[in-house]
This record gives sequence, C-alpha cells and structure tokens, in this order.
Amino acid sequence: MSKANVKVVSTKPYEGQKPGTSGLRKRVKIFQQEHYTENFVQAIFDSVKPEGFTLVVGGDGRFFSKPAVQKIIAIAAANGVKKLIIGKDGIFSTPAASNIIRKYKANGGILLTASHNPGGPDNDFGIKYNVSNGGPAPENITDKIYEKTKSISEYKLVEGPEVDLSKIGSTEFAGLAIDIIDPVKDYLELLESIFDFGLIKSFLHGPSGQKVLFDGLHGVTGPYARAIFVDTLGLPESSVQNCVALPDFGGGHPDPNLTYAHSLVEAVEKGQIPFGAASDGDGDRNMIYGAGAFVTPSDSVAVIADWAHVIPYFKGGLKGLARSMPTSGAIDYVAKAKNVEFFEVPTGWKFFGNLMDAGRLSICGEESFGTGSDHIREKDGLWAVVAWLNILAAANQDKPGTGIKDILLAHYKKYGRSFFSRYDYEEVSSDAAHKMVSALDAAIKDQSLINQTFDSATGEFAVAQAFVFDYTDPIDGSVSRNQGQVLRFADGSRVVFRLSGTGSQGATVRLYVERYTTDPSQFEKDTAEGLKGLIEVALRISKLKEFLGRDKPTVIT
Ligand code: G16
Repeated sequence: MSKANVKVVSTKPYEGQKPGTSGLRKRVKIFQQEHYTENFVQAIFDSVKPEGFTLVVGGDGRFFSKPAVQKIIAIAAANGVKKLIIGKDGIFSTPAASNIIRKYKANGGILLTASHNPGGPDNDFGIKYNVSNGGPAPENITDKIYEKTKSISEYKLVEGPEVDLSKIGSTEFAGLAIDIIDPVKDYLELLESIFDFGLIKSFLHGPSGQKVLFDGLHGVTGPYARAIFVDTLGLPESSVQNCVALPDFGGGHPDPNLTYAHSLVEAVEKGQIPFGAASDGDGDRNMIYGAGAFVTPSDSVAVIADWAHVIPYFKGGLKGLARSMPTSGAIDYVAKAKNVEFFEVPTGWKFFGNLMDAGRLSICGEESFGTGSDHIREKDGLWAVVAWLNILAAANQDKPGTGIKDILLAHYKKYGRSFFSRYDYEEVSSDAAHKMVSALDAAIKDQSLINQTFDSATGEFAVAQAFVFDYTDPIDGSVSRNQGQVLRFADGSRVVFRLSGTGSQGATVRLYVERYTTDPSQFEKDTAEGLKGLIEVALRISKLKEFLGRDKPTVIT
C-alpha cells in the first residue's frame, strides 16, 4: 500500500476508555460517537506496534459489529498490519477466536464483544485485544492502551470500498491480506481432538442415553452448538433452542445463570430434561442445569477436574488447577487429593494465561460461569458442556442411569460441599459503592472486626481474618492490588466484596458468600438455606443496604 493512501484524521481523547476486567465495554451509542471506536483501535495499534502482524478479528455478532470490523480493516491497513483473519460475517465466539489465534500463529486479535451484556442499539458493545497466546491482553498492555487513549490526537486509515464479510476466501484491502474463514470448523475440530465423541455418542444413543437441551440464548454459540449436538453427535433438532444468533440476542440478556437463562430452566423443568446447558453472548460462559439439578460453576470446575482422567486430552495427567479468588474452594480439595499444584488468581481470565503458558495449569474456573483449560486461553462454554457429557458418558459405563445430581452428590461425599452464592447489586451509584469499599477498607486496616462475633438465624459467625486480596503473578512477578475484600470466619466460611470490572453503567457491587460442610445431611440442601445466616452477617458487617440504598440484589447466582 502506498503511503499516499493513508489518511490521517485529527481527533481528541475521549474520557473513560479504560479496559475493564475483559476489554472496553460501553453502550453502543458511546461507541458510535465520532472517532470513538477509531480512537480506541488506534490506541491498541499505537501500543502493540502491529507492523507486519497477522491479527484475528471477529466477535459475537452483536449490533455494531459489522461497521466496527470495517473500521478495523481500514485502520489496520494504514498501520502496516500484514494480514487479518476474519470470521465469516465478522463472527467468532470468544473461545473460537482464541483457538484461531493459536492455531494460525497470529500475533493477536481484536474481539468484538461485550460478552453476556445485552446487545442492540440501546445496549452494549465491546472491544478487547488478545495477545499471541490467544488470551486477553495482560494489564501492562491494557494500561498502555488506556494511556494512549488519554493523549491521542490522530488516527490513520485507508479509505476504500467495504470488504464483503459474507464470502469465505482470500481477498485484500489496500495491500492488507484478508482471509475470511468459517468460524465453526476449526473449533469443532479442536473439541473433537479433546473429548471422546465416540463414547459420548454411544452413551447418548444407547439404553441409558439422556435427553439433552442446549440453549444458545440467541448468542454466538448457535451455529457451533448445532454443529456439535445435531451434526456431530446426531441429536435431534429439538436438542438445541434459541440457536439463531441475533444482533440483539432477541432482546434478552444472554447470560447463562438461573435468572437470565430462564428459557432453559423452564424448558428443562417442563420436559424433565436430565441434561440442560446454556452459553452466553460470546460463548465463553456456561451453565449446566438438569431437571432438579443446578451445578454451581465452582462445583462444575471441581467435578471436571476430578473426572479429568476420562477426557482424552488430560490422559497424561493434570499440570495444575486454579480458580479465581471469589470462586468457592471446591476445586482446592480436588487439587489436594490429586496432589497437583493449585493457584488462586484475581478475577479475570487473563490471570490464568501465564500459568498455562508456563505449563503449570490444566483446568481452571470462575464462579462467574467460566470454565476452561489450557487447550486455549479463554474460558470455553461449549468445552465445559461437552466435558460434562464426556463425564456422564464415562460414569454411565460404570453405573447406568447416573445423572448430574448423582455426580454432584458423589463429589460432595468424597470432598465435602462448598455452598456458594453471589449477590449482584447492579448499576448502583459509583460514589455509594466507593464509600462502602472505603468503610470496609478502614475496618480491614484497623483490624477492628477480628474476633467480633455476629449472630444469625443459623448460628454465630466469628471473624477470624480480614484482608484485601493482592496477587503476585508467580511467573512474571507482576503485582495486581485491591482485587477484593475478604472476611474469613472461624468456621472456615468466607465473604468477599468486589466491584465488578465489566459493567457499562454506574458501579456493580458483588458479594460472594461461601460455606463448607462435610455433614452429609446438608448435601441436598438448597443453597439459599445453606447460606442464610452468613448472608445476613455479610450484609450487616458491610452496611450494604445503608450505603447502596438497595434492599435486594439485582441478580443472585
Ligand atoms: C469477564 C472475565 C471473567 C470475569 C467476569 C466477571 O467475563 O473474562 O474472568 O470473571 O468478566 O468480571 P467482573 O466480576 O469484574 O464483572 P466475560 O464473560 O464477561 O468476558
């Protein structure tokens, strides 16, 4: 491309282009402001110096994706990028994009998604930069991008006709090579190389086969799910629902939890379907839910780790296990029993990447419905769903008729049960949220809570420890501070307070509660019942209702 084609456009910085837990997420209308998207893309390029790079571009297909892809093409061409690998129609699920970056040895990728946040003209859009290991950029890069956004004065682009994203094949734009590829094929091949599809198929079609229902919540996983469940596993069309990907997710909130994935919950309960699952807008989250059996994400990753030996990918053993700090300790017990290394990292999938690259981590998960392994560097919704099917298939070989609930109860019997729940207070005033955090910080600093005992409907809770979670990456030594406030009680129960880094409006306060028991009479108890007293105490200590002016959380997971 001749330099003459490059147009330099003057611009001014926009405030607030700071990437959060996973990229920059804002309302579509914010991204649509003049130069807003271009500024951020140029800031990425100014930070990573992409001359000669091959980059992967795609996302969950939400509203504003297509114009964003065209803008990225024009800016990439002007910034010396060599090649873009783009999913047909601008589509890649987040795990598929991570796989493409790794498989085709790209230098990185730009993912267009706001994950589980609703889409459409009045909802959210997002841009995230991933690095060459296929994972989200670490904080040193996102900090640099943010710095660039604060002083940006121009961006570069090449003007030209829009690239037709609907045609698979190679093309070019002002000297920039472009490959438009099938977003599903490589991902399906990847899963087939990980799991025992033969075993799963014979289980599902055999005498103890269970009915399956996957709900795509109109997110990006629709075509992926159809390829897996219908085309590969030979299940009927009725085994998938809401699997047409829509730019506004059909007006829903594509977040696989008991509140937002009610379409799955209702269908599973109505049809008494033994195995149900859902994924989110960009396909990295998952929920496992069979009739009468909800698997908390913290339990899910622990069960997968415990059963890893039945999954061909892990035949050589586990390198290590990990969870994010607020996630329950269920997986810790598995790591201990298996005598493998274990890590507790801050919230954010990016923190697992270094451990995986160093060959020290195989399976990890987060309470926020994220589960995955070192096959890629993002969490992977469909991977978790197929992992559960693989586990059920293996369990049914030994004991026909084994269902989700049997697997869970056997797990609790072996390791004990960690009751876990998260209360979200969404879109509260940032000011109020920060005041609550400061008050907790003060109590942690002066240690005034230690040894105080709080009464509740289900007994007493004495505070044993109060601290702020800081993390030092064991691989590169980088330090991430203020990752949540933790109260530990004498009976081992734990309460964590954290501000979300993925909201797009105001602040979201998260309260995480966990209580561990080895008492078999509690294994079938309802989570809310198991945590009742502890939640009361957490609310009292934090004065959450007073600070936030909210009587109830927006979402309970
Ligand atoms: C992102 C991150 C996850 C994190 C989640 C919630 O998920 O990738 O690691 O656990 O946000 O973060 P927060 O509590 O800060 O809102 P996703 O699925 O939104 O990309």
